[in-house]
This record gives sequence, C-alpha cells and structure tokens, in this order.
Amino acid sequence: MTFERSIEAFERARRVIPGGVNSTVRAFKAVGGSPVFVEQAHGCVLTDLDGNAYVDYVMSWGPLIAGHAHPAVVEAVRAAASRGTSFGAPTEAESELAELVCDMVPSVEKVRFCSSGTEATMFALRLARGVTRRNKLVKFEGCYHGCSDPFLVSAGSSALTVGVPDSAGIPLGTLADTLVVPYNDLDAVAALFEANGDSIACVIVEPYAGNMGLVLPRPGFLAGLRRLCTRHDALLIFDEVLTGFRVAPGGVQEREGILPDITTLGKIIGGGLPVGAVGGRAGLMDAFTPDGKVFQAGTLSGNPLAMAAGIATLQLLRAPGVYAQLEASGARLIEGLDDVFERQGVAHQTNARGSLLGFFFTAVPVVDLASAKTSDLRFYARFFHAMLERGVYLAPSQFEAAFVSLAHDDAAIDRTVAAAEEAVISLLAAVDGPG
Ligand code: KE4
Repeated sequence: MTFERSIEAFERARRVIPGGVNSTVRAFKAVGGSPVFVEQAHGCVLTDLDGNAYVDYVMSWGPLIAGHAHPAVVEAVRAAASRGTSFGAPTEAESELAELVCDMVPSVEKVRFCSSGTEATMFALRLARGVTRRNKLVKFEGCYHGCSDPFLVSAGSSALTVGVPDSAGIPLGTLADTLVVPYNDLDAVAALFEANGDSIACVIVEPYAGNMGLVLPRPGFLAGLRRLCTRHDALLIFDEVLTGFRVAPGGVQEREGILPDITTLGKIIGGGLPVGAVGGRAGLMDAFTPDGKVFQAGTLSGNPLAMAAGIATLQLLRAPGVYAQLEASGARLIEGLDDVFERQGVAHQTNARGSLLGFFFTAVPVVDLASAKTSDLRFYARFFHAMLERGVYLAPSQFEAAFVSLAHDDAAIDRTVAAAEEAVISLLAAVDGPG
C-alpha cells in the first residue's frame, strides 16, 4: 500500500489547520504515522486518496449504523437540500424526528435538538443545574461527554489519547464543581453523595462506556446510580450520544431497563450530519427557554438536512430484524477476534454489546480507566498499522470503540478476522513481539 497522496494532503492541511485535523483523534497521534485522508466511502468500505480500500470500523465514530452513503439517507438529504439548506425557523421535519426519538427512547417525552454531542451534554448539565438549583456534577474517570469545560476532567476518547484529559485553558473555578470517581465504583459515588448530597445536581454517565475502549457496567452499577440519584434528589443523565439507537432501538436504557432523568443523544440521529439532542420527561424539558428559564439556542439546531438524514436512518432501524442482524454481526466479529488472540497467545480482553465492540491487549479484566490503561498501547499501535496495511480501518487509538453497521456482511467480517490472524502472526514474528 502507498499513502503518498494522504501524506501530501496532511502536509497541506497542517499549513492551514492546527495539527492538520478538525478533531484531535483523527491525527493518528496515538498510533503514529500520517492519517489517511478519505476520498469516499460506501457501505462498510472507506477509500483513501491513494485508492486504498478498507473495511471501516470507525464509521464516523458511530453515526453510520446503516453504512456509508446509504441510498435512502443520501436521497433524503438531496431532497431536503433542494428545498433549502437552513431557515432559522421551525420545520415539521424537527417534529417528525422528535416524535421518532420519543417513540423509541423509553425515558424521553420531549427532546430539544442541537448540533453536536458536546452541545447536548452542555445543555443537559445546564438543565440539571437550573432545575435542581445545585452546581456540582459527578462524572467518571475515562468517560467522555464532549469537550465543553465542565467535562474535561479525566475525560476519555481523544483527550485521554493525547494526554490532556484535563485540558489547558479551563479555569480551576470551572472544575471545582466537577467531582470524578472511577467507573463501576458505586461506593465512591455513595461517599460523594454523603459528603455533598444536597449540592450535587446530577450524575452523568456513559451507561456503556465507549471512550476508554469499551468498558461495561458491572451488574447493579447503573441501578445503583439510579437509586442514589433518586434518594438525593439529583438527576441521572445517561449520555447515550454513542449508545443511543446503537445497542437497542431505545439504547442502554431499553437494554438494561433503567430510566435516567435526562438522556443526551447524537451521532445516529444525524445519520452522519451534525445533530445532538437532550431528552427527558416533559415537565423537566419545559424548563428550557422560551417557556422556562434554562437557556438554549443554536443557529443550525434542527437543521433540515440533518433532520432528514436522521429520520431516514431511524426509519431504516425500525425495520424488522435489524437489531438481530447487528447483534449477529457484532458477535461474529468479536468471537473471531477473540479466537485469533487466544490461539496466537496474545493477552486480551474483548467486549461487545450488539454492534458496539471493544478489545484490549491486557490480561487484566477491564472495568475502569485504571485497568484500561494496563493495555499494551504499543502493541495496539502496531496492530492498528498491520490491519491498515491489510485493508482494515480500526480506531486510531486504544481508547475508542469499534462500530459494525448493517453494511458489514459476513464476508467483510471474515476478511477482517483473517487479516487479524495475519497481522498478529506478523507482529509476533517480529523481533520484539507484543509490548
Ligand atoms: P460530539 O461533540 O463529538 O458530537 O459528541 C461528543 C460526545 C459526547 N458523548 C459521548 C458518549 C461521545 O462518545 C461523544 C463523542 N465521541 C467521540 C468518539 N469517541 C467523537 C470523535 C471525535 O472526538 O472526533
């Protein structure tokens, strides 16, 4: 494989864009080398500027559960664009997507749209603080809730990857109200409530944590958070930007049967266009302006093209058998990888919930950020490039998840597993093996 045109494109980008990218994780800092620049993508295949084709497991970090350039989504966006790209005035498409979200997500009776997951969690926090008249929030080490100031404490995803989980440029005063405990540590949350109970506005959690690799809640963890928030009149926020419509039509809250007070959404509800959303019971959501006093606004919130892409995507997900297919594809891939790592004697942990997957190169069961960090990051970086060379595009960071779509057929998945076997054998044969 040659990457010449991507390398030239990166040099060009770096002259006019800081770091050559518009989102940190894309720069390949964690895995080294020069990022591939994309020419186009269809189904589960991404093609770079040099004509290299890859089975894609990033899928734009989750939105493209129906696959790249799905004809129904492309047509919906084209038709919407022909009627105008933005009005700054309400359209019925917003109500149509809101009705779909309210119908599919168990705890949501009303929803306000914005343009990113970062905005969604920012508005959700303001709503929680405005309604409870309290200031403190509880988050978990390694969870990522977008990049607004209050959440950039021990943040996951690319903040963790590039070593700025606590970003420069944020006043200590802003962070004074952010309380951080290890994921899965219910006792630590209980202790925080004992010490701060009447000043905690909310607990925000990724119910399946997809931003330190995939880390799953221990049995009872989510139910325990629900109980503690109810007992102390704090609001429970499920950040389902990544898991919403991914692991079940109604996200983790449907799969686990636990209802948060507020849900944040994004990614899939935009079908690849910029959308974020905050949802919850009507009485809570009515606190947003203009009827209430919690301010929210956005020039492109509810953008008609993004609404069209989201509606088309959710309609595709409502077809019979879709989630069974996603579950089967996810299982086929993770079992295939598990088998390869086992047979080749590579220490590993694998996780899957439906089409959301993760794996670590460590013998330690991964239950939180500290255990996720025992993963062999150097081996991951070498595995990433060995797979890229074999036509498989994984997340360019250990601290991300993998995403399968309706477009990932058995042939693509089996090709991926075969590439993983070749890659691992080649790495183990190299002088320094894992680590
Ligand atoms: P955005 O602002 O990137 O749309 O959403 C922020 C966000 C909020 N909550 C969760 C649970 C998320 O996973 C995200 C964004 N996820 C990352 C990937 N892990 C986005 C990729 C990137 O930063 O480029």
